[in-house]
Amino acid sequence: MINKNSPLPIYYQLEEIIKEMIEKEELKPGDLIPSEREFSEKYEISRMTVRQAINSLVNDGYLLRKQGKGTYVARQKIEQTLKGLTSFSEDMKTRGMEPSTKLIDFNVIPSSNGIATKLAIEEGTLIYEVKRVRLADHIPMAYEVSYLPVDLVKGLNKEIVNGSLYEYIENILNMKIGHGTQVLEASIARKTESEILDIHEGAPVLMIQRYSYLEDGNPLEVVKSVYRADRYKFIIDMPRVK
Ligand code: 16G
Repeated sequence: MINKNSPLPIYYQLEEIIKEMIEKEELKPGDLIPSEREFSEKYEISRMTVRQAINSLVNDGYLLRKQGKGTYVARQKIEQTLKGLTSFSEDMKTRGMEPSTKLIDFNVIPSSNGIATKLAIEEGTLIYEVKRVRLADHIPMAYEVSYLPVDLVKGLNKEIVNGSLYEYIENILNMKIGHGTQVLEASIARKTESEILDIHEGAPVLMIQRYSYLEDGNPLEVVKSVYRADRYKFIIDMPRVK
C-alpha cells in the first residue's frame, strides 16, 4: 500500500509495489500491466505519478513499452553473483538454462604488446583469438573475445570453443584454473555489438574484462565480454571489512 505520509516519494513506492508483484509472479514476463488509470484509481494517486513510476521501471528494464499496445512485464534479468570464478556454461546450467555458443571467429595471431604483457609472454608470441556469442536458452547474452597462449592451451580448435572452454582446460588438459580478476564498466553497444546481441546501437551494456590464472599463477586468458544490460545484473556479496 502507498503511504502518503512517508518520506519516500509516491512514485518510488509504486515502483516497489510493481517490482514486488513481478517478484511474486503476480505479474509474469509477457503480461500486460494494469493501465495508468487503474493504478491511479486503486492507489488514489495522480496519473502523472503512475507514469513516473512506470517510466522509471521501463528505463530499468523491468517493463517494456510496445508502441500502441501498452506496457508489458519484461523478461527479468539474469543475476550473477560475483563470488567465485565460474564459466559461462556453468553459470547458465546452475540456473537451469541451456548454454550455447555461436562462434564468430577463431584465429591464431601474434600477440600485441598489451595482451602479451597481461599474458606474461613476449610480444609476437602466438595466441588464440576467439570471438564468441554466448547464448542462454537461445537468447544472445554476451559477446566475448578471448585471448589465450597457444603454447599453454594445447590443441584448442573451433569445435572445442563451440562448447565449454573451461571444461576442455580442466577435464581434457587437466590444468587447474586458480583465480581471476574482473573489471566491470558501463558502456553502450557499438554497431557490430548491437547486431550480434540483437539490441539497438547505443543500448546500455556491461563491459567486463577478465584476467584468469592457473593455480600455479600463470596467466591463462584475457577476455573482453560485452553483456546485455537489459538481461544481466551482477550481484556482489560483501563481507564487512574495517
Ligand atoms: C565466462 C568468462 C570467460 C570464460 C568463459 C568460459 C566472464 C566475464 N567471462 O564467460 O572469461 O572464458 O566463461 O566459459 O565471466 P565456457 O567454459 O562456457 O567456454
